[in-house]
Amino acid sequence: MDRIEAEPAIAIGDDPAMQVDADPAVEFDLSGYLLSRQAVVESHLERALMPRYPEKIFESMRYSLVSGGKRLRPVLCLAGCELGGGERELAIPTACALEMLHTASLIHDDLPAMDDDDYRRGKLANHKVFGEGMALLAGDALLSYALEFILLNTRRVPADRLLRVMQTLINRVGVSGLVGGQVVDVESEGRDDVDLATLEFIHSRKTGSLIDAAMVTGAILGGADEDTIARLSGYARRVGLAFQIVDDVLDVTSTRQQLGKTPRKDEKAHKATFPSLFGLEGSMRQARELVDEAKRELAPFGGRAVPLLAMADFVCTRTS
Ligand code: GRG
Repeated sequence: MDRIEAEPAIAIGDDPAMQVDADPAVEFDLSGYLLSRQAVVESHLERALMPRYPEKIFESMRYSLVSGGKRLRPVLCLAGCELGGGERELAIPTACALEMLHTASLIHDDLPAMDDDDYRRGKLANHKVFGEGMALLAGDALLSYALEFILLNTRRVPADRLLRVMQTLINRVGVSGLVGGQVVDVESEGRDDVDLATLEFIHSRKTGSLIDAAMVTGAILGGADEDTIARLSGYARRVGLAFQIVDDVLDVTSTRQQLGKTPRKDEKAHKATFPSLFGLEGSMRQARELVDEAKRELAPFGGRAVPLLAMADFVCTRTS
């Protein structure tokens, strides 16, 4: 497999999006920050899947991996690494792996046996192009490729930290994370007795797990102390839940063009959601409260946390 090359380091002083230490009150250019980090992630993802025999599976994996998306989880991982005290290059393989794991879950989620959607990220879903069998395999392959990718490409990180990163990721995609959340989601479909505790269980696993994994693995790779890791995890769990509440709201209020997937699916599938329990306004109020709590977790970091504070606010203002 090709090794990914480290990006030429950008000196902090030369990178306008990183000039955040001086005064947190100075307006932060979130859009520039996201664009610069998305570009780093994109360039590595572009090179991460070099086709070889059997080419069809690489084609299918690549179709979904390099297909847009906000790259939120990789960006959070790089931010966690920097806040933890490390150079972001240390976290690039893990950041890419997080996107591979996320993409694997999206491919499986779109299958007829799961959420059954023909569109994702504004394109036909993987199974609509490659067939259900190949889509299943592409998800499986991305899952294992992601973990191998970290082990083959991470440099200058002590083995004990790398082991903790692997354990965190394996935990967050398995029965304690994505899979567990999806199981309860599937079991809850069509039922009208789904309560708030069940809904929070589903959201915290399906969506919160990988957002938490992104922050925690980034912080571990950066060499953060335990208090920092715990605070970043607290931030991520609240932001993750707020992100999914807004997702539920957007499912009701947005168009297919905005979402890149089919809107109003939750209502059609008779799914319990935050809007079905609390209405649109009540849901947004809860999302904003969670974002405020998440931001309070970062108070000890002062200006160093500005990118994460801005990303938390973005969760409630996003339209896609
Ligand atoms: C681990 C392969 C595997 C499967 C686990 C299918 C499944 C079981 C879980 C599905 C989890 C899932 C699809 C959760 C939804 C999370 C979510 C909010 C997705 C949208 O995230 P965005 O908005 O999407 O970040 P983009 O396209 O921007 O990346």
